[in-house]
Amino acid sequence: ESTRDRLINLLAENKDSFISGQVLSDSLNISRNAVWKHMKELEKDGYQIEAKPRKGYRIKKYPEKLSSNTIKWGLDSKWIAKKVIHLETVESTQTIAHQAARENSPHGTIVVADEQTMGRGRMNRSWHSSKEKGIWLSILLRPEIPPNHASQLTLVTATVLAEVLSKIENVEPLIKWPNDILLNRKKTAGILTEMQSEQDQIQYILIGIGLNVNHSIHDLNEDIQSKATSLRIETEKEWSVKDIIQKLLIAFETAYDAYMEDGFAPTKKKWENYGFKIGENIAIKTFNDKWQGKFLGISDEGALLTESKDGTPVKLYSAEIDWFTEQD
Ligand code: BTX
Repeated sequence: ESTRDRLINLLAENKDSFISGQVLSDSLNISRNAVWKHMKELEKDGYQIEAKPRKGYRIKKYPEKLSSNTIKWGLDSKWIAKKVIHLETVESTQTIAHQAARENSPHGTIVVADEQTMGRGRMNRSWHSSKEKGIWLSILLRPEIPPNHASQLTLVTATVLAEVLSKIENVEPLIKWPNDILLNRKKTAGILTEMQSEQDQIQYILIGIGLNVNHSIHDLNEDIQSKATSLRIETEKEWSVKDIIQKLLIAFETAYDAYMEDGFAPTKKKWENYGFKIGENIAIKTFNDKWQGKFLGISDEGALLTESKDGTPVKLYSAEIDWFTEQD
């Protein structure tokens, strides 16, 4: 840790009170003049520092710019984001998170980047992640659940995203099963769940979340402009990426703990409040068949419930769904 990071940590620990220049100088083993110089540097980086004679220093406000310090500042969590890996540019936060997991980073570690150059979607699709416009985040989890329940965590995460976004005025998110969040029928967020497991034991799970926040339409790649959107496009306002990350993390922690305690049932109920096309017809394509059926919701395990060709209910665990059929 650099002197600067240690200084920020000391100030952060004394969030509501002043800490004297003398204490800082003693703890960091630097002169009081050096403490003062560090404060000037922090101010240049957007920190607002309050300095009072005979009392000392206090951080009044953190900069908007993401860093592991700014993400942790004011984040009142039990276990999530105790370790934060923040990088400016990465190929994919998932890649960094896999590495962190192999190096024994703890449950709840998060990896956040300002920009991804090779962001990944499912099935080798790509995820556009332009610089400082959105949330590009991976959460490392070490849950004690059977591997075949891992996909439930995707639905837990989608529900958390929908709930957090639904608190914003005029924003009505819907979840497109299993992993996309739509605003006005356009994709604003996606979830990529990756798992490392051995026989019937999970070593770790990575939940990758991509959320478009401050993109104008031109910041979205041309190939997705007609089917993607951002919070800013929908609300005509800029949003603090840092605030949304913090809200998401706290909501995720609560939802995850509830899932571990009570299983999937509570999530299923909430999920169905946001399910895109529940009660409507969807086009389904399986390995060897194609038909249309009504989307009935999700099962107790999180499978998609629809109608088979003859109208009887059927559970699908993986199928290709054409969510936007001709009649739209
Ligand atoms: P998906 O496979 O469901 O969706 C990928 C598809 O979504 C693409 O083929 C493209 O059509 C469209 N798309 C690409 N980028 C965007 C975007 N920014 N907004 C809207 N639509 C887009 C969804 O996969 C899962 C995405 C997870 C992304 C996170 S970001 C942090 C983590 N790191 C990483 O590499 N991936 C995850």
